[in-house]
Amino acid sequence: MHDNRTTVTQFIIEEQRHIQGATGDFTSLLNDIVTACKVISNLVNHGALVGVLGSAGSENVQGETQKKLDVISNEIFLKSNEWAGHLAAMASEEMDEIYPIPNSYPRGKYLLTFDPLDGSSNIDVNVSVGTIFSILRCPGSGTHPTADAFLQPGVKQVAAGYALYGPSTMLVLTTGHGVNGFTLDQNIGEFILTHPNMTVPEETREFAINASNMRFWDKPVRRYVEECLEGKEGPRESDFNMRWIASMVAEVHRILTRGGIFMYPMDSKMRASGKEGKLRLMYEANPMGFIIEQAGGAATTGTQRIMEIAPKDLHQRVPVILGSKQEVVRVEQYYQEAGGDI
Ligand code: AHM
Ligand code: MG
Repeated sequence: MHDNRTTVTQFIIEEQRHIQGATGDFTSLLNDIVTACKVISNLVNHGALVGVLGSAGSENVQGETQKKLDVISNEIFLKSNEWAGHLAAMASEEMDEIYPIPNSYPRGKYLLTFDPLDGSSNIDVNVSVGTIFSILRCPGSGTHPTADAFLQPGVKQVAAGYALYGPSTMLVLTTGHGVNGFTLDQNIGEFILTHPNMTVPEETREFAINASNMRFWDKPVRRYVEECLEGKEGPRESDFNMRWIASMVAEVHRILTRGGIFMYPMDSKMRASGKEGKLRLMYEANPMGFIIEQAGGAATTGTQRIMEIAPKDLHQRVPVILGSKQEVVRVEQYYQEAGGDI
């Protein structure tokens, strides 16, 4: 019955066959990432049964309280990916500094950035969370990688993906040739291709934003949302629906499935405290931007394409507006029309 099912490993190997000069290095790296996601999925599923819920009693570089599972998932990613010789270094939301591959292992030509457990405020309440990752090439020899090696714009990403730990565990992946989704078959421990060639539906009437920040929003964002809320009677001549899961992976997955727009925009409160946004460029906005663009959508700060931002800092934050192209372009247009008056 399942004879023609494609596992993620088969899929990656077959994709690699089309790339001239590919050595198998990249395939093997992706496999190690997939393994890490399976281990994290298993822990998330077992939750309180294996004692992984609750706070770790520490803070990360962003000054956010770390959950036990944030710390454990970070460790799983490091251990899964440090030994095989494909990477020069890793960087993550949960570590202040980069993690050069220890001298006891060979170093390779790629760099890996990740958010091991995004949306972790949702863990203790049993709502979907996810892992986000991005692969870059390491400039130079890669023997002594520094944080500067990571500071490449999103357009340079070789691959990006996320694992969503929801009612089922899914892996969504792009290597720059479209977006494909795989569902974890818990019985055999394999991700199976279930969502080939995912595309962001263009026709959409759904938006996602944390409305508790409304009083701080820029005028263009306020205008966009107000027009949605006016529904059939307003300029959009259509009723809109709203969602906010506070888990970016789940929001992006919904957008890949049925369209919509997701916004964590710049606001006056962040400006006043010197923050450049909420979400992180290197391991949240860039990989999600890559996936969304590969699926036919768009990702912007409001005034700039996310993947073209030249990063200044490993943990840099950026405003994020992504999803169905027409909607994202509309917000950009509102920013343009506002000029400096935001
Ligand atoms: P995290 O990386 O600390 O989990 O934060 C990122 C998450 C996103 O998944 C989500 O979109 C956002 O933070 C939710 O923020 P808020 O709690 O302000 O609604
Ligand atoms: Mg995160």
